[in-house]
Amino acid sequence: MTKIRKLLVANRGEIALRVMRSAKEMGIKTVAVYSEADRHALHVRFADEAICIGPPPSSESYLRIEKILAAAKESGADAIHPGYGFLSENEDFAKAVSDAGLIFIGPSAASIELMGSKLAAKTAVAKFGVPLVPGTSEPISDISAAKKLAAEIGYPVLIKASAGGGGKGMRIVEHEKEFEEQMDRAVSEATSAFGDGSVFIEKYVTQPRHIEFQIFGDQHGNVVHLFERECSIQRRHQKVVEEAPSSVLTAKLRKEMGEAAVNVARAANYYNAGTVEFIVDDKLNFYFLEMNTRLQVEHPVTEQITGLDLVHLQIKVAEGEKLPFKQEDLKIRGHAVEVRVYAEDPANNFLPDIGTLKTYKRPQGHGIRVDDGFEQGMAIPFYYDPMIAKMICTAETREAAIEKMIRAINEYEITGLETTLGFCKFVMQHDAFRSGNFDTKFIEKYFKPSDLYGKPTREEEMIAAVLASELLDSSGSRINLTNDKVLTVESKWRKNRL
Ligand code: MV4
Repeated sequence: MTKIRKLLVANRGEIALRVMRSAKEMGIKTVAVYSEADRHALHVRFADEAICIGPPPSSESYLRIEKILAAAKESGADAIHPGYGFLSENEDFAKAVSDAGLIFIGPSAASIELMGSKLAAKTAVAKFGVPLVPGTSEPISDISAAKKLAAEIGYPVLIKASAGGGGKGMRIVEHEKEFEEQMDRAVSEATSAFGDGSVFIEKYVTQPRHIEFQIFGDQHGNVVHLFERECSIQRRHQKVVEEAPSSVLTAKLRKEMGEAAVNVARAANYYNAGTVEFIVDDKLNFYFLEMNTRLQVEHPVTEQITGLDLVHLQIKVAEGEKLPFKQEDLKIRGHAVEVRVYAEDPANNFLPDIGTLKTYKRPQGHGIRVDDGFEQGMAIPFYYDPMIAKMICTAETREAAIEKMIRAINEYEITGLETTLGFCKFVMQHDAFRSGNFDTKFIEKYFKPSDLYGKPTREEEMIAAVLASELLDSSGSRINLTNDKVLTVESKWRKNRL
């Protein structure tokens, strides 16, 4: 057992803060690394020490293994937490950290490498009886053999890149006549994107739900699952809403999927935090897709329903401690919903709307958690992911958590840029979401930008009429209806633009 005394966090933004908070509570000193764009960032201020590791582009800073190791050496850190994104699932980084005599807060380099290859992962977990989507478990190369197999599986089929993941390098084939062309494309895309042209085929599950299990292992062979997260509300493989527990799992199915998730971890000799991703079809058949070998963005929903601090736990098992509980000690308490607040404009195809947080006021109250990395007056840097915050609402029931989220969204005040908050409210209010009956096609099926503006109210129609008659005064927000009556225009458009 090695007690960690000083932890370097190889990340930025909300997750760097999230990790440092737990470290501080454990009496561990913290070291931030930052790019020149993040000189004034909160994670830099929050840490006990901070070291600049280069210019703004992440390829010259947060992705540079040698600079991060040099910062660890300079500061005397004895452990590194990678956060999510950046180097968090890079096996060379995990290996370089341990080769430097430091503790990597995460799984072994071998586990990361195994799960990085979708084909190797499938082969490994198949031996543990984990259900897989019907398809090949070997790379396909012979077109006619592949076509024969696709015909057996039945169209539509999906061609996936072994080195892909997270939806990268996937191609749907609807009919046999397109097979060859799509396969050629998939191979050449995979070759140029990943330097590995291996592809495989699977039956295409048309409207799946995305349900993932949080697993946790220690270095003594103990593995548990911390239940599921429902992450079906996504846009272009970017999650928008996550919740736990899922409203479609029965206790029996939860137990089966949880056991399958633990078996995936066992197949990889996995320790520390990991996520096993499944798709679930309309008949509630579930299939393993891939494993994410990092702490995920959406980990707070699991923290909220289990009462555990996952970063605290990550540090403990990295120090060599045993998991302090068994599967049967764990219980779901209440319901948690998370929305991701991005600096993106939902009315404009979710284009990043980078700018300055002119007003930034977080909602407050019982059951509301906001994990963010910004304060009022700060600019969202253009170089990185435009996520402003994650907001997690927790209550006894799903309905109460959703109601709380709507109240919290209404209370959240962000001006200076467009955000996805209004879009998140649209989801919270949608019948399909509220019924629990939705899949990964939710946004495609139900969302159009005009939904955010809704039908005009009587008052808004009146205002429009007045605007048309050019009665708007010079302030741009007060309309003189008559000499003694003034209407103040309060619209989202106006608040954010003026
Ligand atoms: C699939 C699938 C349907 N059938 N595999 C997308 C992310 C990557 N982890 C795998 N993905 C999918 N694999 C088969 N055989 C549908 C998806 C998929 C998806 C999965 C989860 C959440 C959102 C998604 C959106 C589009 C496609």
